[in-house]
Amino acid sequence: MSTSSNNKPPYPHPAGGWGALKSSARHIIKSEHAAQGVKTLLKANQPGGFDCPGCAWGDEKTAGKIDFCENGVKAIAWEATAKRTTSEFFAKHSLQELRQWDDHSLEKSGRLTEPMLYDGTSDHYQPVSWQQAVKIISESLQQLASPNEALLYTSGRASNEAAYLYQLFGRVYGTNNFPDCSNMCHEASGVGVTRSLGTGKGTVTMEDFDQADAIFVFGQNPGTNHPRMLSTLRKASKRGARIVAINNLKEKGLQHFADPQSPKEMLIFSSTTISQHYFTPRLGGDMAILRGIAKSLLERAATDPSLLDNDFIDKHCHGFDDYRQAIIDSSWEKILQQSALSRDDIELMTDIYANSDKVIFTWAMGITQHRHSVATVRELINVLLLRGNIGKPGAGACPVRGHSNVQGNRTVGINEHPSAEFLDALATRYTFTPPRDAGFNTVESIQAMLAGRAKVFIGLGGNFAAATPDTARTYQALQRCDLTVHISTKLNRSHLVTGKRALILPCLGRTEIDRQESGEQSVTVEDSMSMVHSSRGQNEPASSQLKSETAIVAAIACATVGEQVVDWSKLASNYDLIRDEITAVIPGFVDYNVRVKASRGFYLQNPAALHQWNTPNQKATFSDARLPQQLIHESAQSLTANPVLTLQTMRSHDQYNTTIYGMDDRYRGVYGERKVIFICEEDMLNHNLQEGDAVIIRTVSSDGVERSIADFKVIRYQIPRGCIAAYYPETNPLVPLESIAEGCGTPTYKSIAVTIEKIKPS
Ligand SMILES: Nc1nc2c(c(=O)[nH]1)N[C@H]1C(S)=C(S)[C@@H](COP(=O)(O)OP(=O)(O)OC[C@H]3O[C@@H](n4cnc5c(=O)[nH]c(N)nc54)[C@H](O)[C@@H]3O)O[C@H]1N2
Ligand SMILES: Nc1nc2c(c(=O)[nH]1)N[C@H]1C(S)=C(S)[C@@H](COP(=O)(O)OP(=O)(O)OC[C@H]3O[C@@H](n4cnc5c(=O)[nH]c(N)nc54)[C@H](O)[C@@H]3O)O[C@H]1N2
Ligand SMILES: [Mo]
Repeated sequence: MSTSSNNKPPYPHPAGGWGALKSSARHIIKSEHAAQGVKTLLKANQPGGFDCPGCAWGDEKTAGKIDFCENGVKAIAWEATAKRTTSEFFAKHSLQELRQWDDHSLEKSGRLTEPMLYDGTSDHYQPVSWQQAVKIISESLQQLASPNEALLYTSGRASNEAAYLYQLFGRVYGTNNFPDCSNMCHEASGVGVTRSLGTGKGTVTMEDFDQADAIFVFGQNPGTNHPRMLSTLRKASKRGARIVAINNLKEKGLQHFADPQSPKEMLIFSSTTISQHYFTPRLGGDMAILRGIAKSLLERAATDPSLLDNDFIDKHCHGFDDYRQAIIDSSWEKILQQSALSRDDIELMTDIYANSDKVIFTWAMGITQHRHSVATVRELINVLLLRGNIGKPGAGACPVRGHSNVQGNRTVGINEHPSAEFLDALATRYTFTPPRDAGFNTVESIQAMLAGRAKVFIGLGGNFAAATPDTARTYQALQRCDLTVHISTKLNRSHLVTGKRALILPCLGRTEIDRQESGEQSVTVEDSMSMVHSSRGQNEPASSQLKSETAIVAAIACATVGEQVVDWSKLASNYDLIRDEITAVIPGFVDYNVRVKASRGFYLQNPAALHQWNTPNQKATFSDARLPQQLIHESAQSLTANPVLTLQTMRSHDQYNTTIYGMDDRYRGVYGERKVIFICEEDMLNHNLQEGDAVIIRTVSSDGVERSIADFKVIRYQIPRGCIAAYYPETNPLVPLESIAEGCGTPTYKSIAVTIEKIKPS
């Protein structure tokens, strides 16, 4: 059983409920803008309001229903804070001093208010005019030997409009270097699902969750990261759908949930059981589980052929025979060893899968951040295809996206591997020659900076220095740049890891009114269910000097490449015009400006959901990948003095990626600290550890680089043997840059080979 680091008992309540309401109220009050906070919240995810800058879960259909969650409240309160990081703040604190601050304290300083330029002589940021800032950027870009020496990073909060202009600017300038947060997030889903189904997105809508007979939730912690999904799962559970959780940790939100929006549950302190079945495999064991389900299905189908949807397979699928061979070649011994589940567990999962007509698989980072993540995503699809669970109501694949508009960013062209059709469409629309070479993804960008092949870094949001792997090398990489630029709302680590020159450009957030020449603007975003809808800020901007992301991108573009190809200023003056451009270039956006005005926006049709397979053979394609040769836990000898463990890095309940709202992880019973490792009783014994001991964590790698972090406090936790967990971003110094997923370049944040060693009290 888990215990807290401060010896508090494990959190006894269901997820959500009064605990969530209490925490929400505390965060609104801490933002020092309580009245505005509440007003702002009521507009979250409502027609005419703004899209919650939290997660990418779909919005509720019922008009007027309040649609936000505790962690959405934190995101909104954090953005709508009354605190400001002004030029006086920067005059007071040198970078050397600020580097000693933790991530929580940096962002807590408040909203950035004016453009700042780093002055190396004084080691302080100093105010700079927008005009001067833009000039520095355009001159630096113009001086590069090749446009491919520039890196244009995006974090998934940018609107469709800002992201569209950003990619257009990059391509007119001459590069496809668009590393983005997606490279570290759902890239494996995009790559895997595209290879299997011909389109890289989820195939389900919110309505499918109302019809599914069973929902399998793989490698995901919705109680913290997609709390509104719990309302959806609760509804499904209440009407009798089977919910199965597969997660190496027993996450509270996947067990019981009290919906703060259900007066009855709140008043009588009751809750709904979310998952009737909960399986806890070892890290990276999901592909083996899925292969086991497939194997069991195949064995059962020998006597009952109707267990496979043979008509669907014959009509729509390619590669079934090779897949069947791969299943036969996967031994039960290997399946059980890799998953660390029992045969009975797998047979039970197969029972549920085989007895349900309509099944949805959802997944997130527990699937995508492993070496074999693309193969695992494809195995998820394989198993869905076996019973025709793609493109029928109540069934399908649902990669639950991270950032609120990360999916939209990809749709409008943020992609280091753009398709030829997309580039052709740009070439036709704007009469220029877009670059055809693939650009750098996030890891390749770091490697390019280290090698001196990339020299200007621009970040449209995000916190590149903290979110990426191999912290020491990432810092070196950024420091080698001629110029680093961050378009941001809050002060973060990346602002402190400067190139020879460095700029901070403060921008409007989602909650704020965006005024341009033609009047107040709205922007648009796309959620995990491919719904595109508009978002309009309600609050006065945090400072009169803030500009919108769209306006900033347009200004940089105008100064760098001029207005011969694109009239940037005109587009930025009225976002309807940008949406017209998107309509002209990207399929699915016909009548964008009209349809987005409908209260909940419009659905971007997913071809796979219509059984249109845009794969090379025009069929849904089974993958016949073998199981990984060896997972870390298979090679680790558990009885040696210092066995290798598998570390997963994850989010606490009080953080949004690198934004740390507070030091608690309520549902896991951790309060007031983040430098902790979760480890099971047996491994503690084996390492001679007591709760509260401090340890050093060291990476095991063959590249000769020493990577370690110290002073992590031991927490006894229910987690499979040989697996440990700790929070990101503190653990990023441990992740080798070269340790990436096969076929997509995502860092293996959920399976890092490490050893731990007790620090002896001195
Ligand atoms: N409040 C809040 N909301 C967020 C975010 C946030 O930081 N805070 N981040 C946003 C972003 S960008 C993203 S990508 C999503 C992230 O959403 P999640 O993917 O839920 O985030 P993680 O904390 O990385 O959690 C991974 C989950 O997978 C489990 N897991 C890890 N490895 C394995 C494995 O090998 N197999 C299985 N079966 N399970 C495993 C972990 O125990 C954990 O429950 O959330 C988005 N929403
Ligand atoms: N070890 C480990 N590392 C990981 C992960 C993991 O699970 N483990 N997860 C990975 C994943 S899934 C992701 S998505 C990445 C996240 O990587 P990023 O997207 O780069 O990081 P964030 O922490 O979301 O960025 C936070 C910053 O964004 C800025 N910001 C906030 N709102 C806005 C806005 O509206 N506009 C602009 N311009 N700026 C804004 C603020 O200045 C804030 O400091 O991290 C990855 N890194
Ligand atoms: Mo993400």
